[in-house]
Amino acid sequence: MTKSNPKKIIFIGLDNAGKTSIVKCLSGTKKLDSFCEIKPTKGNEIISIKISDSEFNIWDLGGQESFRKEYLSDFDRYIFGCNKLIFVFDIQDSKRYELALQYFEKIINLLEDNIKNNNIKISIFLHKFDSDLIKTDAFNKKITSLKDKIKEKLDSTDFFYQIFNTTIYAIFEKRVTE
Ligand SMILES: Nc1nc2c(ncn2[C@@H]2O[C@H](COP(=O)(O)OP(=O)(O)OP(=O)(O)O)[C@@H](O)[C@H]2O)c(=O)[nH]1
Ligand SMILES: [Mg+2]
Repeated sequence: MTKSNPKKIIFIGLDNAGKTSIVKCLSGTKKLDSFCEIKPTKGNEIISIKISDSEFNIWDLGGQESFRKEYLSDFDRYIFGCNKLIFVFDIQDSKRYELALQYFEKIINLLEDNIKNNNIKISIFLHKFDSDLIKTDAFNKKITSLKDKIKEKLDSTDFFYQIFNTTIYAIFEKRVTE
């Protein structure tokens, strides 16, 4: 018997961050082909998945600029009833860290304004943290600075949050960062 109260989870972040790929992993896709077929998400897609006894409605919010604007202008509609928000940063795209951070900060500000959602949990995925990634000192520095900015923003709020290093190339791996 399954409980009929699905949890709503939102995946959000810039375009090309890897959100749809993660959702595919979570929904159990093993076929390599289907990862090659992933196209940029147009608007938002809602996927229902069941893990053990729990049901989830996963909202995959396409990250292209026009869609980002739409979510920001009508945020309450998207966030309504949401249990968890997962913000995905592409750590291999350091040129867009600042843009991603700006988007992230706007989302957190809107969440704070939405008093009905004080109980929402937040996860940050530092994504594309592939195990074969060459982690130079310069790279490590950039990641540390990115993480510090994320923490600084979230520590100024009452939200519960966790930051994870993730990659789809370990089937799916999620480790708490140091
Ligand atoms: N190296 C690496 N590439 C990844 C990983 N996850 C996803 N990608 C690649 O990143 C690209 C974008 O992935 P998508 O899942 O379409 O990204 P998205 O965030 O859904 O993009 P939008 O729908 O435009 O918002 C694809 O080429 C994926 O194969 C990862 O863990 N490591
Ligand atoms: Mg997508």
